[in-house]
Amino acid sequence: MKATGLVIAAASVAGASAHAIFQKLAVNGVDQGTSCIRLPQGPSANFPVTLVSSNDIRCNVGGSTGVSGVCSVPAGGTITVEMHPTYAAADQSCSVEAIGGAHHGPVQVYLQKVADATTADGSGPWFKIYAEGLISGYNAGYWATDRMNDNCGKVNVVIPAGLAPGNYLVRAEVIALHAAFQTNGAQFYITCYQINVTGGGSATPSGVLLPGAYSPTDPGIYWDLYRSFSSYPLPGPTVYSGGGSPASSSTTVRTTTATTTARTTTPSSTTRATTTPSTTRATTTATTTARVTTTSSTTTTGGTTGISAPLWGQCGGLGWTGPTNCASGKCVSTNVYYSQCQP
Ligand SMILES: *[C@@H]1O[C@H](CO)[C@@H](O)[C@H](O)[C@H]1NC(C)=O
Ligand SMILES: [Cu+2]
Repeated sequence: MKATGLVIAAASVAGASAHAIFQKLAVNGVDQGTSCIRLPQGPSANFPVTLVSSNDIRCNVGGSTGVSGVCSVPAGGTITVEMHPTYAAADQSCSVEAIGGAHHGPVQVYLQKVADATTADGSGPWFKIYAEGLISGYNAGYWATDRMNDNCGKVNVVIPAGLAPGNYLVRAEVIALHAAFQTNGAQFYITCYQINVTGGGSATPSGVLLPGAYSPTDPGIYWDLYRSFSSYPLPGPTVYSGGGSPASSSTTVRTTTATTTARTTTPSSTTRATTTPSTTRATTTATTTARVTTTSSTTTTGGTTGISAPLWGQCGGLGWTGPTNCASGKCVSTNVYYSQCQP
């Protein structure tokens, strides 16, 4: 293994300060204010968590303490979580990247069923309801964070329709990978929201604990962004597939043998800084791992004709066999798994 990576990168050093915060919530397009959001506080509010063994990996620093509000969300509805660099008004502008500084990486959203969202500390089991990782390219490539930036910091997430009603914590996460080529270099930007799901069904998906579900050596956490790759393994569990949520990401997991994929580090003019030059970087980590492909899936066209999806209803996506036209609004692709009728 050539130590091609132990060189310096101006770009990633410059990006090191481009931190960000998930800080807004809309429900079916209606802004909810901030009363149900455990907003990170203080001058370091937009700093990332880097130790996946810390309780801060649940809801960020200070996020084990609740706030007074609970936002009501109908099961099957859509929440929009929104990220910006700081709380400053100027940083809310769509012309300012939601998370800048080449902070490429996945966006994931988890839920935890709790007795009381205003007091829950996040120690229960989390299940994943949304995940998007690498979309295209490599070194560095186009990622879920880049799509979020192109969408003014907004990420639309469907609350599974069959979910049991009641209080939940929502955990929205960006994992910035620009420094993830070194141990504990991945940056977790997390905010938790307090919601009350109404309607719904009886589903109580099983979950994973945090800390616990992530390891510093997971291939999707210990990841060299600055090389050639064709897919990226999302850390944590697969997306819960039930209740009318987007199709499980497990439907597109493909195991690729190391021999079929060239893992050669692309010679490149990109140079990088490691703050710990003695760190040995293993680029073999991901070569034999089952990897998630989000870009090569075929899109199934709808099998239902003559019926229109309602506003905010699903109108397409991988495996979708329901209506593909909208009774009102237009069908907008949220990700490969989900398209939705939006006004
Ligand atoms: C959650 O919604 C249910 C059903 O509408 C309601 O009875 C309950 O009071 C709500 N709880 C909170 C904390 O908002
Ligand atoms: Cu940063």
